[in-house]
Amino acid sequence: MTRGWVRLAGHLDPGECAALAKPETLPWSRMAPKVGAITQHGWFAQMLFHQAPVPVQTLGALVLTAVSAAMDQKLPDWNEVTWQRYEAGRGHIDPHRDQARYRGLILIVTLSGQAEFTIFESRDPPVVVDRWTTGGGDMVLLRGADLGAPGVRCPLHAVGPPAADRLTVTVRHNERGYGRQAAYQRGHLSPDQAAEPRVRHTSSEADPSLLHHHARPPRCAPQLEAPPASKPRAPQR
Ligand SMILES: O=C(O)CCC(=O)C(=O)O
Repeated sequence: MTRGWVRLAGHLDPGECAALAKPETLPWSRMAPKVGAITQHGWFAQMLFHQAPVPVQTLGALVLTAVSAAMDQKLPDWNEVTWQRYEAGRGHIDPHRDQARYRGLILIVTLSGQAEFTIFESRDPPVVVDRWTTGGGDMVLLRGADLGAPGVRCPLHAVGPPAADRLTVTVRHNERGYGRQAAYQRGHLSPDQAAEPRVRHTSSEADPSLLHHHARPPRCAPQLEAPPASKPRAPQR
């Protein structure tokens, strides 16, 4: 993880990917289309790591144990699982860093579909340091905040539009804890209740490139939108 990202191509087979699929009863919500300067298009669904399907928890535990051992460091435990769906030709996320609340390791698994995954050194001007086509079974490990050294941040990264629908599952440690936003998205809390407690923002958090797309939807965002007309296909079960 010294560079801040690792790609493990084809690590999982299609059967293993199918076992990591989003539970059918968990609804999709639309990503906020714009966060600062960042545009994105896609759908997400979140749940607590410890309530996630057993295969997700098993994979998460294996990866965390292996990376903790390799780094000789106890990494923060996972507490949040996010499935994402990108529609063919339009799903994407502009260059961004996951917010500083995402500490330790970030694990992204592509369950199906292919897209260009790019790591940037800078956004403006755009300086690319690595790029690959991510496909089903690929695992990408990203450095979250403070991994390896205090103050380090998630690398600037982007994902492009897939040719066919793409599904992913991401496992992270959210230091602010999981739950309020998901409850809001499901309509259990009012927007005011779901608003985050006032926190002191560091200058880095004021940088729009550091905002994460589904942590803070605009107040006017619909609480829960209907899933897109073409329902997610495999590996839904
Ligand atoms: O879809 C991916 O592979 C990456 C997603 C991403 O960059 C994010 O959720 O922050």
